[in-house]
Amino acid sequence: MIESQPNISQQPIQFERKSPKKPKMPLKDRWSIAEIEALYALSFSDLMFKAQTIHRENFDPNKVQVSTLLSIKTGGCSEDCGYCPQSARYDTNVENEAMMPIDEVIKAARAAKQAGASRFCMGAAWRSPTDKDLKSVLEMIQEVKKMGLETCATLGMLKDGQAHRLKEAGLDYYNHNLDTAPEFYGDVISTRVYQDRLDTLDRVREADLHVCCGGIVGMGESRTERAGLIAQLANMEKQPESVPINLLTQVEGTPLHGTEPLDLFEFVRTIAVARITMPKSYVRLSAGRQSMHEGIQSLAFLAGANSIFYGEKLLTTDNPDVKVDQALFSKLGIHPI
Ligand code: SAM
Ligand code: DTB
Ligand code: SF4
Repeated sequence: MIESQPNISQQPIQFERKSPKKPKMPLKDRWSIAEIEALYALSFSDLMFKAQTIHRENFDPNKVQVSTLLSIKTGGCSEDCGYCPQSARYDTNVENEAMMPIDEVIKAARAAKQAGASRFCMGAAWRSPTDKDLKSVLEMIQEVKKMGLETCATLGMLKDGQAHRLKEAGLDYYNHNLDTAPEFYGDVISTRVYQDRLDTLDRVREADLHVCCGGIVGMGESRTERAGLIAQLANMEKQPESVPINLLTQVEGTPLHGTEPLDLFEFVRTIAVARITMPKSYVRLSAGRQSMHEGIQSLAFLAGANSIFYGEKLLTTDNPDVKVDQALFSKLGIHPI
């Protein structure tokens, strides 16, 4: 009899534990970048098996949470995020628009609920909201909440007190992404630093809001940098409840347009690694589904993704038609929640 190969997924990974500058969780529980890279390096089958096993220990594998996005303030943003079509610095086909009137927001939320979304996420192209901006958003949140939808907002950096006001208005989740690893961050954005993002996330946590925090892959970062992003997320004192993993949607006119596209198996591996390191978080298969065959999306669900953006638009770019997503759910036996 041929002796079987040892199953790599069952072998303990050799953990390299480096002393972090500012420990956020007990050292023994922290993920090192080397450990995360070791997960990435598993064979695809071993990685998927591990991710699916952990997924099933923590979630119903046939349920996928669905959130609909709406851009309530589009374009004209002062920041220079290299991926973003809404920056005023880049010549894209996105115009600087005024804030959307509240009745249009309500109409869009009603349609999202009707189509089956359980969460409604309002996004604004701001570096950070002024208190006047925030007042308008608070009214929107109150109205959307009244409809029985979960509420989420992504408005940029928050100042002291703003997160509490959002919470009081009925906000459930605040989305603020780390985007990438600290080591690659400066290659993508220069108008705010990594610590600014961490400070906003601290304010969101202090206000007892649920944290939605993830990043983008396919921006030309290395695998080590992808692992670095996952390490930042997984090592937060409390892991984010929701982790959006976006594949860069390349938009003409942005500096990252023309970047070598990421191999989609590497994207699926990133979802699996997020699932393994953040077992109780909802991992969202986010931007980029338009460029993914349904086979790849199915692999992402197998890897532990259990949330999507649902509806024909993300903020300014296209997302699959609701009917197409419903057909995929039906083929896979997925129940949207
Ligand atoms: N202006 C606010 C901010 O930056 O925090 C909120 C909206 S911003 C568009 C929210 C997130 O969308 C970004 O942090 C980024 O992760 C993601 N995003 C923006 N453009 C993207 C693109 N072209 N492809 C993938 N993700 C993108
Ligand atoms: C997130 O992580 N992805 C969403 C949401 N949070 C706000 C945004 C994706 C934006 C894709 C580009 C666009 O449509 O403008
Ligand atoms: Fe502005 Fe947000 Fe786009 Fe950056 S990601 S340019 S902050 S809208």
